[in-house]
Amino acid sequence: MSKHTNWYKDAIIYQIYPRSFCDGNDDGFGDIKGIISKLDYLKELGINCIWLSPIFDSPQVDNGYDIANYKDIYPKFGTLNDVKELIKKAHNLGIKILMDLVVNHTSDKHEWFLKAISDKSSPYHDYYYFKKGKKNNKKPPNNWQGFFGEGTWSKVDENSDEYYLHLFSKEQPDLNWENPKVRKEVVDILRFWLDLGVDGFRCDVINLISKKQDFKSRFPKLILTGSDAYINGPRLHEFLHQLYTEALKDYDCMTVGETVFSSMEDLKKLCDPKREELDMAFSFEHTDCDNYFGVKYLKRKFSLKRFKKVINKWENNIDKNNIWYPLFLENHDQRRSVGRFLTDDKKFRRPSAMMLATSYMMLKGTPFIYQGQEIGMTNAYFENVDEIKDVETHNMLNLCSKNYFVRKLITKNILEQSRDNARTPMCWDDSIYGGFSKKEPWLRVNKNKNRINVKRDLESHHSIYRYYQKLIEIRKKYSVIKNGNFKLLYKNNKNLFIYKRNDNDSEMLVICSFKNNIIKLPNKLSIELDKYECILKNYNNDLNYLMPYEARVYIKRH
Ligand code: ISL
Repeated sequence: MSKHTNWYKDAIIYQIYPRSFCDGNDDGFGDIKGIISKLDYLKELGINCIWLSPIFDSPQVDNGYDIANYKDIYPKFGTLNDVKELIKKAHNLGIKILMDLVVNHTSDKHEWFLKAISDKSSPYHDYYYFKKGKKNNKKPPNNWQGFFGEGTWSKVDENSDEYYLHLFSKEQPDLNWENPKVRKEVVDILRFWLDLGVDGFRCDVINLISKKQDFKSRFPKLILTGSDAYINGPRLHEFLHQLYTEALKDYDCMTVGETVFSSMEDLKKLCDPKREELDMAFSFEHTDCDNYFGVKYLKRKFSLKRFKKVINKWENNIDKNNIWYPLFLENHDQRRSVGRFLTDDKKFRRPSAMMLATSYMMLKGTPFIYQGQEIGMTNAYFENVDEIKDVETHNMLNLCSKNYFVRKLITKNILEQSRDNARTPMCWDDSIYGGFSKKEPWLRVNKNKNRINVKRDLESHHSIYRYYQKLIEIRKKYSVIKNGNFKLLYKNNKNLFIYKRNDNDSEMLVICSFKNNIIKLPNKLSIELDKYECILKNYNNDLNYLMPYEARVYIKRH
């Protein structure tokens, strides 16, 4: 019998990127003590669950998404005892803790990989994918492409007679999940953390763990050649079900998968409660509304109509198929939301941030808030590639480095799209490093830290944080948000996102303007408004026109 109580449906999850959240010992690098010192801040916001991006021991090539020891903590973050303290203190405040489970790959410094490469007859050799190359071992085994713009096969050194597979950087070798011992190791890791008291996992690129075993070259594509062999692979469901039955079901925990390039049909299966695999999984279909083929560098003008269509599809899917899904606009891989999705991070930054919050937090699903989003932090506006640390950004640049003109042409785009935009240190006040640390941080602080920081936001009459607080209160108060159905209105309107939520108890009406100008409300709706009570708005306005980026939430009891 599963011990799951499905608490995740009532969760409001705050994502912490630990190296950039709060530095408790002033070494320029965020840590667990820093997080503990901000628990009251998070409690007051109203969240009841934290997702920690990886804090495990790691060489930090991909900021911890390259794990060298799953059962220990990277020393700059602290110790296992610090984590125990964090769990205890968070639990005392009614806050649950999710760890980031990165098990598609390990670090190349993981003991398993080190043993695998030092001795071919070691059992650890079969923990990874080693293959002979083509053309006398001069060419990789196949033409698969990876996520960071480079090939997916590397040799440990020039003389190696085999290549190993890595879908991300060469320091992140992929685990061979076909090997039952690997799966046992993962079960063991899950149980270790669950026994320590964590409440669940965000599962990194979990839909890549099963690969088609022919390892043949595939027809070349513009991006991710070979991905049909490694995205949602043949044994994915079986592997996930094993984790569920051998570990997850014994604890009242939850999982949220990061499932890249997955369709609704894929997630229907992965998150079907009857199948006992994942509780929910991220889709990126809405955040990909401003690019082509899910590739952020291939920019496309954002269309609200397209965005609404995606949300409509997913919200209706929840009801039809009895699944659940996460709601989000930001994470550590995405650009900041304010300034994106047609909004403005300058003159109308505050209303933009509040309107975006309203647009997704009143939907059915579990909302995620990424650190800094609650005060409307903006992109970093990098001017120079040397300011950027992210391995993905540098790999992309290197890929283009051979050609001077290509490099010149794309550098601006790469700076704008760099994941470091959302990874700058959290700004707590206007002191030299934004109150994040007393020492120069690992990544530069946002230049607007004097204007955009927690202290200043809380002092403002138009505090974004307080607005989030109210949205969270509303979520807790009105059952219609969790249970009600979803109805999209004015689907062809290119400026307004308007929807209704309905259950036996009440009807909610949400109005969001994505326009940087004053616009009129549709006539029919204006007449209807009298029947509702307005419970939240980001302007002091209740007229028949909407201010730039205005948002309103109305309720009507049946
Ligand atoms: O960030 C991306 C593009 O800029 C995505 O393609 C990203 O690489 C993909 O969503 C997988 O992300 C996850 O796994 C990566 C890690 O670098 C990301 O930070 C993580 O969220 C490898 O572990």
